[in-house]
Amino acid sequence: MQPTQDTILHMLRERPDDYVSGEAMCQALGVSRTAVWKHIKDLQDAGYQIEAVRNKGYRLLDSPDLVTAAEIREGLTTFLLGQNIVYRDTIDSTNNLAQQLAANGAPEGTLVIADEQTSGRGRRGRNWFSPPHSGVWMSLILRPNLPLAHAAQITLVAAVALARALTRLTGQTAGIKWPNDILFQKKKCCGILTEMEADHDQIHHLVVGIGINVNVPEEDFPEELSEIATSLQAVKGNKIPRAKVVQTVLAEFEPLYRRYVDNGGFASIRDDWKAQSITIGRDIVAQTAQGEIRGKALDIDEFGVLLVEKEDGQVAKIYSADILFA
Ligand code: BT5
Repeated sequence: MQPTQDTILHMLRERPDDYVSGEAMCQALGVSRTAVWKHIKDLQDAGYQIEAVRNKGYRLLDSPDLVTAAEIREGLTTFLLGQNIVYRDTIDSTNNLAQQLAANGAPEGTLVIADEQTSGRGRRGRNWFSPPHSGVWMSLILRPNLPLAHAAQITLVAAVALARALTRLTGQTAGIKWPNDILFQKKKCCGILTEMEADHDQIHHLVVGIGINVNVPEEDFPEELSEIATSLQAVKGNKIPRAKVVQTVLAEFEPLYRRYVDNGGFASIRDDWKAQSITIGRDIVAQTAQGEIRGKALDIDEFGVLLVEKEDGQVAKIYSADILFA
């Protein structure tokens, strides 16, 4: 959306019960009445219901469920995350564009978001189902001053923020399955994919990719996901504006991220993580690059490493794996 349309929308939203005159818009924007009228027409074409009344002006009646920069900015409470927003209707993967922008110097907190992804990615080359008009597919560029070994912890910090945000939005408890899944009951609603660039042993930038099924009707999931995936709409029983989901996630993430970076790492987040976890105490199978480890998830340590008690009583440290609940 163009800055001019952004301003028009903002003016309309400031006066929800009143009309904003075409003249006031012309003056604020320094453009002609015809130009204002054309922008209003474009907004209507994009789905905004704007009433136009002769001699009174324009009034916003309803907004479509968009994740454009204008929609996300309106009501955003953060100071860092989402101050710079890059929106696309369609994209291969928001993580790809975020990587490019980060390499070209995009500021920390930049949010890349798309209505649809054509090649949404999970970990280890897996696909992420990212249909149009119904999800939040977004990536955040972060530049923490941390050693490389700590990069994986950011996924855990994001997971706490997401579990809290999704619980707040639905009124139902969302739980973290280590390391990167947010579930309702046993079904996945959200996944996180953190990727990074490093200079020697230091993180240059991180891209935290977040996919949330928001208004995806359960019957719209492809067959292979129908038993394992869910959406906020399915959990709550009604739709939630996607921009509100983004704002809530960023509002939860920002203070946790600050605390993580300023107060020395995952140890300062660990109790919050455990409060949202549905992993600890469960019998699990950890599929690691070195093979399967079966046992009971005992705890998470101050570095975010999962501790699993095996059947022979030994405790294994799991740094990276897919977890199945036994
Ligand atoms: C993830 O991987 O869970 C990370 C997902 C990250 C997606 C975001 S969207 C914005 C950004 N841009 C991207 O390209 N990616 C990020 P993983 O743990 O590997 O889980 C992948 C598995 O989840 C798949 O193999 C499916 O079984 C399942 N899956 C795929 N799409 C899903 C969906 N929409 N909802 C729930 N489960 C899904």
